[in-house]
Amino acid sequence: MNACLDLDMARRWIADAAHVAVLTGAGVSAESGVPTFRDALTGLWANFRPEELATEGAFRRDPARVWDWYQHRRRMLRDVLPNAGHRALAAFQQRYPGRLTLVTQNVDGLHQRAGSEGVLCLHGDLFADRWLDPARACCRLDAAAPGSPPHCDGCGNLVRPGVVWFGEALPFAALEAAERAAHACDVMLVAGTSGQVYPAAGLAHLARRAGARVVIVNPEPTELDDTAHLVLAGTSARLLPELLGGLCNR
Ligand code: BV8
Repeated sequence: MNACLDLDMARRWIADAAHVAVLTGAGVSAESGVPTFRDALTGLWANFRPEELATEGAFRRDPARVWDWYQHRRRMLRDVLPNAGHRALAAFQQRYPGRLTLVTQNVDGLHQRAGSEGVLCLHGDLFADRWLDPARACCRLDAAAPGSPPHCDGCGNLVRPGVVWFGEALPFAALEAAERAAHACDVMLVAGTSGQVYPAAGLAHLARRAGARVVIVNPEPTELDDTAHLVLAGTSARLLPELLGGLCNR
């Protein structure tokens, strides 16, 4: 089918859907100028794969290298803004309260800054800090000794970024709510993700098995294309407003 017919079909599915679940990945933030997860390895980190840095083991082996990578990514996010894709999702939620559940793998906070509410953050928050080992009475984040990474002067505990690393469990409540939304939705929109990371990517399979129509928005092929009823080739900042905008103006 051609792109226009596919887009119209997807729009009709969303218009008829009592509940829409959306799963986003790093590609949704690309047009805000945020390198995608696999593109975020440049410069000092160019020789690493994300799975080699975004792990507790990598952090324990070389805390400074991993901490500096996260500080570098935080700095890159300082001046970025949500784009039209983020805003389209937030506008739909505001126009139709309770009809859209947003699940994200992103840790950049841009959905929330665009006004989306109840965002299910499966992989944590890039800007949150937490202790590497269980905090003791001496461990106070607001009084951590500066350094790369900061640490507790009392016991040497290290500060780490509040993201979910590979090999770490996803936040139970967020994942459970995401699975409920995937199971209950009529349409699942999968935007800006390569579909390589689990269990997040598994939500698309779950939605399909539960009878939802699965629509992918991505300029490139993804690992989830075979699970989709429709694959819309294009960027999320263009396609999400085209998919959702018309419904918001009714
Ligand atoms: C866990 C935070 C178990 C850190 C991230 C099966 C089941 C369960 C687990 C596994 C499994 N198979 C393998 C695993 C293990 C592993 C995994 O999935 N490995 C992969 C590499 C195979 N999963 C885990 O380890 C997870 N934990 O399973 O724990 C457990 C259970 C109990 C107790 C203990 C343990 C944890 C995974 C979370 C890892 N953390 N992020 C950080 O940010 O540093 S994942 C990271 O990848 C980001 O969150 C990112 O969002 C995510 C997924 O990547 P994408 O978002 O897809 O980004 P990517 O760059 O890949 O792709 C971008 C896409 O955008 C592309 O398709 C591109 O075409 C598109 N694009 C580009 N421009 C645009 C665009 N799209 C639209 N518009 C544009 N303009």
